Parts: sequence; C-alpha cells; structure tokens
Amino acid sequence: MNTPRNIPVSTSPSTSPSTTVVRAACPHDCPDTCALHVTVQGGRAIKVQGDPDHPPTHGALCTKVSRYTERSYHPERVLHPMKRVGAKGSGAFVRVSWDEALADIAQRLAAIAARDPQAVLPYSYAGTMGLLQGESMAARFFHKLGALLLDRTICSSAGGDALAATYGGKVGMHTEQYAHSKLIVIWGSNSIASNLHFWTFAQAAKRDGAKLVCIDPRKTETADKCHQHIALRPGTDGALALGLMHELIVNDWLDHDYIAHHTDGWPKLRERALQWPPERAAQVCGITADEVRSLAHDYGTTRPAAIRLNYGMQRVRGGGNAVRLIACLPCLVGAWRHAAGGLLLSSSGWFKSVRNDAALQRPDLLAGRRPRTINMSTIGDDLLRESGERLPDGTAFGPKIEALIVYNSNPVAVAPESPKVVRGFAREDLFTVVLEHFMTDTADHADYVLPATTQLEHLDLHTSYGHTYALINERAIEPLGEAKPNTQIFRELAARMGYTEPCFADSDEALARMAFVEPVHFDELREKGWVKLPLPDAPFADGGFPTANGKCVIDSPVYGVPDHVPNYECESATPELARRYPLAMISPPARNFLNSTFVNVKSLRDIEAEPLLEMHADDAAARGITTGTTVRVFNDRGSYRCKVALSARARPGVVNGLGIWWRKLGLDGSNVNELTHQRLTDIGRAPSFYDCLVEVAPSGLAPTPPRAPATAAT
Ligand SMILES: Nc1nc2c(c(=O)[nH]1)N[C@H]1C(S)=C(S)[C@@H](COP(=O)(O)OP(=O)(O)OC[C@H]3O[C@@H](n4cnc5c(=O)[nH]c(N)nc54)[C@H](O)[C@@H]3O)O[C@H]1N2
Ligand SMILES: Nc1nc2c(c(=O)[nH]1)N[C@H]1C(S)=C(S)[C@@H](COP(=O)(O)OP(=O)(O)OC[C@H]3O[C@@H](n4cnc5c(=O)[nH]c(N)nc54)[C@H](O)[C@@H]3O)O[C@H]1N2
Ligand SMILES: [Mo]
Repeated sequence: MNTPRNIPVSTSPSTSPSTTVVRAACPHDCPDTCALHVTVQGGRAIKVQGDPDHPPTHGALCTKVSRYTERSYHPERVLHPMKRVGAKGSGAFVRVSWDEALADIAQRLAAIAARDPQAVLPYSYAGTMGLLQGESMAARFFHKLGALLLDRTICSSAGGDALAATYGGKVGMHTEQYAHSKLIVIWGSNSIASNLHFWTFAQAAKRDGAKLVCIDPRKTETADKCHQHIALRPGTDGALALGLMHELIVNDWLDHDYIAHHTDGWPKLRERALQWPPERAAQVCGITADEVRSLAHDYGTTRPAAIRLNYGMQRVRGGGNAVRLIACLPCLVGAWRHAAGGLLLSSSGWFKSVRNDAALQRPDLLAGRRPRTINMSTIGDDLLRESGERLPDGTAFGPKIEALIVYNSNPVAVAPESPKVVRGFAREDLFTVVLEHFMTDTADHADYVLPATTQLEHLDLHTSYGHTYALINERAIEPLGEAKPNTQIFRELAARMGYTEPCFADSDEALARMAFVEPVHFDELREKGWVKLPLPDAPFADGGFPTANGKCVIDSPVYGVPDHVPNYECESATPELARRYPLAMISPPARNFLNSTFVNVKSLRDIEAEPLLEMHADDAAARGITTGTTVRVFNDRGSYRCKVALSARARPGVVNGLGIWWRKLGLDGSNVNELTHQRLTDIGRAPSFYDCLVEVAPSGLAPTPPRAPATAAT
C-alpha cells in the first residue's frame, strides 16, 4: 500500500542487487484481477503488493495473493520434468531431462494421432487467466494436431450463457459504481471471500447510507456484514425472483417506459410472475413471505438499486433460468438509468471487441477439420467411455480418449463425481501429461509432469470478469529451476512434432503484441500497466443492449420465457431420494484457497485448518453429532469423511462443505466432489455442484475438537 507511485517500469527480469519494482497482474480465477507491484531484489521477488493507482485494486490484496512469493518459492515446486515410475496416483516419479520427456511425449502423441487425433484431449481451465499462458500456443498446438476440442464449462457457462441470452453478452455495471448505490443486493456471492475489491465499494456505499442485502443459503462473512440476510434453499433463486416480480407488478413499482422501449417479451413473463405471490415463492425458498415482500419493496422504491450477482447461485440445475429471471429485474424497475444501478455478473464481454483470440489461437490450423467437443464437466464419464459407445442422446461417442494433456487445471480435485474421475485418470492405457507448479492430485496420475513457470516468471496479458481494465504482467524474475512457460512447452512440443508453421516460432512478446486490437495497445500497457476500456458509466441508461434489436430479451427464441426450475435432487423433484438423503450439500470456496490452488501453501492451509462440514445444531443433534465429530458424508455416488463444525452459518437442512481441498490432504484421501454429480445445468452445459443431496452419520471415531482456525488478516 505504501509503494512509491513513480515506479520505474522494468520490462525484463532483474538480476541486479538493487531493488526494482515490476508491474504485474494477478493471474487467478477471480473477478478482481488485481494490478500488482512486484518488488525484486538481487533477482529474487521479495514482495507482491496491490497497485495503489489501479482503481479496482486500490492498493489492497487478499491474504492469498499477498503470499504469492511463498507459493512461487515453495520448497515443493516441481522444478524439473518428472516421469512416473510407480502406479498411477501413487506419486512415485523420477527426474528426467527436458530432452527425454519431450522426445517421448512427442513420439507417443504422434503415434496416437496417426491412428486418430481425436483420441487426444487437451484439458485446461483457469489456473492462470492469462491470454498467453492460457489458450495461445496451446490452442495452436492442439488445432494443428486436430485434437478434440474442450468445452470449458466448469465454472460460469450456465450464468454466462443465460446473461448473454438476456443482454446479448457478459456485460454489466462497473464495479466502482457500487460505491454510489443506495441498495446493493449481493446475490449468490460471498464477496468478502471471492470478490474482495467489490466489497470495498459496497462498504463505501454502506457508510453513505446504502442498504446491503445478501441472498445466500449460507450465513457467510459477507452476510454477517449486510443489513439483511435471506437464507434461501439452494437452487430456489428463480422462485424468489418471480415472487419479487409479483410484488413489483401488484404495487406498480415498474418503470413502464423502460420496459416498453428496452425489453422484449415482458407480457408473457408478467403473466407467469402473477402466479408467484410471496407465499408461494417463500414456500419454495424456505423463507418467509415477509422477506419476499420487504425485498421487493426495497428494490422497487430505492434508487439507484444495484445487484451483484455471482456464480455461486448458478451451480444448480436451474442456474441458467434463475440468472435470466434475475437479469430482468433491473430492466423492470429501470435501475439501468443510473450508473450506480443495474447488475453485474460478469464484465468479460466488454473485452470481446478488443481481443484478437483468433490471432492467438489460430483455429485456421484445423484446416477444415471439425473435431468433436468434450465437456470438461463430464470428464469422469468421458474418460471411461469406449470407442463408439452409445450416448444417452442416442449418438455415438467417438474414439476412446487415449491421451490427455492437462494444464492450468486440477480436475482430479475439482471436477464433479470424483470416484469416476479418479477411475478415468487411473486407466493404465491412458497417456497423461500434466503441466504444473506442484504435485497436485491430478499430477499424481500423470505419466509426465512438466514444470511450469508462475506469474512472476513469465510475460502475460489479462482481461477481467469483474472490472473493465486490461492489464499486463511483466516477467519479474528468471524461471525457477528448469520451469518453462506453458507457451514455451507447447512451442518445443510443436517443434518435436515437426510443425513448421512460422506461428509456432512466435515469441511471448510477439503473441502479446497481437492479443489486443484498437484501442488497447501493448506499448501503452507496457508503459502504464493497465488501461481502462472506453465505456459509458451507465451503459444501458437508454437501452442499447448488445442484442440483435438492442433490447433486453425476456422471451428468448432459443429458451422461451424463463421459469423456476427445481434442483435435480430435492424434495419436490426426487422425494424418494430426499427421504434417504435429506440434507442439501453446497460446497462453496474457502476464503483462503482459490479453488484447489493455495491448499498446499501452509500458512493459508493453517488458517483454514482442515476440511470441515458446517452443520446446523438441529440437524447435528438429530444425528448424535457434535462439533469435532468425524462423520461420513454420503450418497449413492460416494462417501467422504471429514469433521463437523456446528455452525450458525448453516441453515437447517443444508450442510456446507467448504472447498476445494486437495484429496490427498483430506482425512481419507478424498474431498467433497466425491459426492457431486455430472448432470448439467438447464443452460450452458455446466455442472451443478450445489445441487446435491447427502446424509451425514458419525463415522464411529471419538469426537476430537477441530484444529482451531487462526484469525485471517486481510
Ligand atoms: N477466496 C476465493 N475467491 C475466489 C474463489 C475461491 O475459490 N476462493 N473462486 C473464484 C472463482 S473460480 C469464481 S467462479 C468466483 C465466483 O465466486 P462464486 O462462485 O460466486 O463464489 P462465492 O462468492 O463463494 O459464491 C458462492 C456463494 O454462493 C452461495 N450459494 C450456493 N448455492 C446457492 C444458491 O443456490 N443460491 C444462492 N443465492 N447462493 C448460493 C454459497 O453459499 C456461497 O456463499 O470467485 C473467485 N474467487
Ligand atoms: N465441489 C465444488 N467443485 C468446484 C467448485 C465448487 O464451488 N465446488 N468450483 C468450480 C469452479 S468455479 C472452478 S473455476 C473450478 C476450478 O478448477 P481449476 O481451474 O482446475 O482450478 P484450480 O483447482 O485452482 O487448479 C488450477 C491449477 O493450475 C495450476 N496453474 C496455475 N498457473 C499455472 C500456469 O501458469 N501453468 C500451469 N501449467 N499450471 C498453472 C495451479 O497450480 C493449479 O493446480 O473448480 C470447480 N469445482
Ligand atoms: Mo470459477
């Protein structure tokens, strides 16, 4: 926070004994995408701080990323290529040279691809959100190979596709504008944990008299600090939105002019909403009718009113429909007329016009081939399929997956229904290469683990899904050990495969120079660290949504009029299942981890202590469970052992299994995904992690008190 403002900008890694400050960007999968200053002394990064001048970062960092040097210099970093010598999953590896590893990998991939390139699957997500170290050289490599395509759905595609169906893109309010709102509805998000920099703006509004409402089944640390917490059942947000609309209609809190000019299809939704009086919505949501009425009153009568929607509420069967319903609300009351009113789920669509993904990823290298697409969320099932196997929709699966190249992801820990994922990764006839910083649960199953650089050790560029600035990440230090950037690993693999197209020789700087188009310039990023997209403060004050006719689409030609869609697993949809497994389990992120990243950083793991299941006192008492009891959490898919914490954070009927722990650091080598399923959301082909029924029973071991979590300092 006290970094001098006049930092000398360093564009190459420093080895001088003097101290330099390098401009960087946080690579993690988080809406905040902070601008960083990395202090380097004698070639070693000694401090990572938030850029005080970048408005969304405002000089502050979360606990995790302020420890970024601890992660980069971690004694367990994988710093050399490693080849498996033991059974898959055993973690027995020996060090080999780059030469040996790359030669063998290229030879094995070439042999498989010669039979059928569609037996090769790339698997990646957002370990880094960087445009270069994500899908640039990697995409070129797989396009040239003709490998399977990956549908990257594991996080946000239900809400993202739903928002795009409504507004025409993943677009919304500017995060800074929340400082000026008078009502902020934080919907399906634990902002203090997962969107900390937004929370600063919400707090400023609160100090200015704004009311803050949190809608979340869990009483999160964010809910603690809001004026009101509405603890609805998981997967009932669509019903709540319909109940709110009912009240907006009957009390005439609608902006008729905005509706008439800037929305399409309201009459049909109006008819549907009139069937949702507060009593009906309340009954579905497990809340009181007064809670529905009072929220509708606040939302219908306060200006400016802003919703911060987040992805926590779309990880259920009806997540897409719920997002569409909620996205209609700001149009119904004309909240968009104000810069500090409206809604933000994701801002990533604002970058669409300045990104040149085709230049980075070169889909033209497919040369007319159209490989099949595999959904990353069903990797458990798909790794276990045989060639030509009949799929539930009647079509045939293509060739069996024979090779898997994983980078920027830890699917063995994070993908749903891990019993199947683990079986797939354990297949002896599967050739697996993992590019990683650490020996994760996934790396343990690899034939080769290749050491990748961290954000301090490579160049990258970033956009954001929570703000509207493009950023640069300059390389601050030389790669540690023999680590190489993902780009370089794919460049060298391409050479070994005999790919001679000039694009495989592009340097990282060459890639960076083609990543953006007007008005974002690489040289300006290099000079300033970040640039704001030129966008109006109140983007939809006069409509102008990026849809075909500029209106908010309520009645979609593809999806129809949105409705409440009950969970796959719930009392109303599956009463028999609900009798055997009466507790709904959600598994939201733990504050000091980022998905499964940082779980191995001891100082952060010490804060989280151990994998815990939060449980309401009544549910625990009914099962003879108390704080510290080791329990079995189970359903038909699997069983997971952990300790229970009786907690006011859990509502009756719902248990919270905070994630995402590395399996091998759990009590019995598993984590919450042992219980989740692979069924996909209504829109966007995404997993429904939080749509999951379980039962909990003491596992027979004597209760011991959980390790006391230390106090987090952020
Ligand atoms: N510290 C930290 N920050 C993170 C992450 C992390 O793991 N740790 N993950 C990052 C990633 S990958 C993402 S996608 C983003 C997005 O972040 P989100 O996925 O939005 O994560 P949270 O903000 O924790 O929101 C989840 C919240 O939704 C609640 N929830 C669960 N089910 C429902 C429901 O049915 N309805 C409603 N209304 N709420 C529900 C949970 O109790 C939880 O508090 O955060 C990013 N930031
Ligand atoms: N039960 C349950 N499961 C969930 C969720 C949940 O809420 N509940 N959340 C889901 C969500 S929102 C998401 S986004 C996914 C996240 O799933 P993933 O994207 O797989 O995220 P991480 O678990 O953080 O794993 C990222 C890995 O990338 C590695 N990495 C980072 N940078 C680099 C790099 O530059 N090069 C290489 N080669 N590797 C790098 C890290 O070391 C880390 O092991 O998990 C999903 N799974
Ligand atoms: Mo995510």
